[in-house]
Amino acid sequence: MVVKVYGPNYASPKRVIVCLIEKGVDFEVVSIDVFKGENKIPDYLQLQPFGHVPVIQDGDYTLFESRAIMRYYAEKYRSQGTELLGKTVEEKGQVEQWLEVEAHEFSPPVHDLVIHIMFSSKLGITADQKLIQESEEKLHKVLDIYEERLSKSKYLAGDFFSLADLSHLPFLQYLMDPLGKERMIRDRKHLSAWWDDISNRPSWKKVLQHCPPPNLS
Ligand SMILES: N[C@@H](CCC(=O)N[C@@H](CS)C(=O)NCC(=O)O)C(=O)O
Repeated sequence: MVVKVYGPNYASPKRVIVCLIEKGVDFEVVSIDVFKGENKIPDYLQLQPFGHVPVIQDGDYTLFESRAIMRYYAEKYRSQGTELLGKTVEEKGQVEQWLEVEAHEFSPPVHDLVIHIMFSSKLGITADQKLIQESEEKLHKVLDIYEERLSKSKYLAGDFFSLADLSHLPFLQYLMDPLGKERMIRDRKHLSAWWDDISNRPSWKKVLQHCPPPNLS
């Protein structure tokens, strides 16, 4: 049974797709254009009642929330592909800690930058310059903490690549391009080396090749 991933061109579905590739799980994508409101039609809301992407269908099993989907496949195919959860309970604790940091400290300010810089004209909203500045300030503080952490271990959860690193890929990619915030990464030596490492994984290159970002015009 091939897993269906709805959404593919947006950031959160890419988190799922890169995980499936790392785990060697076959999948197909179902295009959902959120700018045309395809995520708000009743058939789609049956699958994802909040009207966000992604959602997956695996036979008759349906799951939404990108990080829940990643955790599900990392566990389901534990012995297949890249080990992404950590081996000991201590390692797993670290993976979970940094996944929470990604979701609650890193992603919210990047999300605001994405909406107000990248998508403002597409959404027909005026970019909120005060929010942009505040989001950048918040993000600088978060990235200083990452820099400190990555000066001590190669990856966020330790010296092994995990879901915690993988979960950052879509929004870090947006920061590099098209948000043009490359310096936020490049001015931090350890963060920059970590980005080079994780973004050069064949799994992420495949995602970039097959799932282009949404059309901004
Ligand atoms: N917490 C959700 C967030 C999903 C989310 O916000 N997806 C965005 C695309 S990256 C979306 O669906 N935007 C359109 C909308 O919410 O109407 C997850 O991780 O799956």
